[in-house]
Amino acid sequence: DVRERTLIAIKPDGVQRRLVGQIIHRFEQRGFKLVGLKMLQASQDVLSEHYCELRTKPFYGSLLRYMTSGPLVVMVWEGHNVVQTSRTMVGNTNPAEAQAGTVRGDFSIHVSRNVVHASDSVERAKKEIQLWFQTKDLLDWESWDQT
Ligand code: DAT
Ligand code: MG
Repeated sequence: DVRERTLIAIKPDGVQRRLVGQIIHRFEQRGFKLVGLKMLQASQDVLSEHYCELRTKPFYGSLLRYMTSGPLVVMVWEGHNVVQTSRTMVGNTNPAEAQAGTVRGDFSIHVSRNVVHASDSVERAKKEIQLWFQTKDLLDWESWDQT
C-alpha cells in the first residue's frame, strides 16, 4: 500500500542534541513522503494515551517525565511498507542492541533516551496519527515524479 502512513516523533533528547535534520534526512533519502510535521510540547493527556499499553511498567513515570521535558518534533511519513521499514530504520528499542546504521544504533546508548519513536504496526499507526494530528493538518500532496 503506497498510501501507508506512520507516526515518527523525535523525542526531547533528539531535539536537544540537534538531530532533527539528520533524522528527517534519513526518511527523505529513503524515499518516503512527508505529509505532516509539527513541533510541540506534549501534554500528559496525549502521552498517557500514546503510551497506554505501558501504563503498568516500572519505567512509565520516568518515561512520561522524559517525554514532557522539552519539545518533540512529530511527523507523519507515507509510502510503501513505511511502518515496518521505519521500525528497521529506527532500530531496536534498546540502543545497546540497535544495529549501526539505525537511528538508535548511531545516536544513542540508553533505552530511556532513545531519540525517536516509530509506530509498531499499521493499526497503531492509525491510532497514533489520529491522536497527534487533525486530518486537515495532513497534506495529501502529489509527487512531481508521479505525474
Ligand atoms: P519502542 O519505542 O521501540 O516502540 P516500546 O513501545 O516497547 O519501544 O517502549 C516505548 C518507550 O518506552 C521506549 O522507546 C523507551 C521506553 N522504554 C521501553 N522499555 C524500557 C525500559 N526497560 N526501561 C526504560 N525505558 C523503557
Ligand atoms: Mg512502541
